[in-house]
Amino acid sequence: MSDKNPEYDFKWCPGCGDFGVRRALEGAFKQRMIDTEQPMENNVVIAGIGCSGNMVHLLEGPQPYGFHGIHGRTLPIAMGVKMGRPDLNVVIVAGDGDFLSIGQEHIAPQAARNLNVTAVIMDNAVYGLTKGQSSPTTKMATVTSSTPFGKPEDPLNPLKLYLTLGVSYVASSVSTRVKDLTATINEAMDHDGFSIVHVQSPCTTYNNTFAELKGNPKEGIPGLAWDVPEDHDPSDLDAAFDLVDEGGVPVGVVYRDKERSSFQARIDEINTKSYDRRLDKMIDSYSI
Ligand SMILES: Cc1ncc(C[n+]2csc(CCOP(=O)(O)OP(=O)(O)O)c2C)c(N)n1
Ligand code: SF4
Ligand SMILES: [Mg+2]
Repeated sequence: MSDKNPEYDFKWCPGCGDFGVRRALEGAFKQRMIDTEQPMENNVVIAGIGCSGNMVHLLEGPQPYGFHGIHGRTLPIAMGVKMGRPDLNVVIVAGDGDFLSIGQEHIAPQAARNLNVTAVIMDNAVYGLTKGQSSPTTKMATVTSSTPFGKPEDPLNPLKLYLTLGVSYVASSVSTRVKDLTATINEAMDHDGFSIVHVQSPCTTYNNTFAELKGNPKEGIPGLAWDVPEDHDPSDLDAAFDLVDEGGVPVGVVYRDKERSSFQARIDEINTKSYDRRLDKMIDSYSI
């Protein structure tokens, strides 16, 4: 519980991956304050509902603005904030259930717009807050409270989904790599378009995958996480798909399209063509 938010009497379970993501996000905001010479109040965190969404109340130190929204609707709220205040840096924090289940329908339209927001997704492959139901990224056949005889669906590959829908910046990470994650979130916030940083953030209570991600090098067991090679060209979409097809959890920037115009640039362009909606002009437009 943050001293700054004593009215929120909840906390994460010991060892929850979200602690690492929180440290990275705090570090990224602090670095951004230095780089942009803008105050912390220029940042807004839009949270979904879930243990991950509680991040908005648990950030320590100087506080960004926070908006704890409703389950699955971080993107529409973020769009509203960004349209009202384009000068603000808007960051979404949400879980795999929130963003990829109920909220999945919002990703495609914002990818098409290239909305200038950053989404930090904490993927624990489970609905943590509601006590362990299966989520879109839960592996097939996993027994959970909502799939007592095993999950009957294939798991979703979120990175492939983002690439397919045309998200212009896609990065992947794990919550234990705080330093790398801090730098990646920073780069994502600088990206002029829709950026998603998808983080494997294990749930120590309902789906503890820390050991699986790390492996056991001493016993020759490779971990699921591996570094994106230095010669990977993130501007090459085919190479990005190939990278994701290698499986496991790549750590680093998978795809980055710097050429596409952002939604804000498109709106600015439209505004140069628009005119005042005067009554006489509107009536003229209907007359034959
Ligand atoms: C519209 C709506 N549907 C369902 C819920 C119940 N609910 C709250 S959090 C949650 C899932 C959380 O899972 P995830 O987004 O993965 O976050 P985590 O707790 O794992 O971080 C659900 C189904 C809700 N609050 N609102
Ligand atoms: S239930 Fe899981 S995701 Fe939620 S706080 Fe506990 S460890 Fe973290
Ligand atoms: Mg989850």
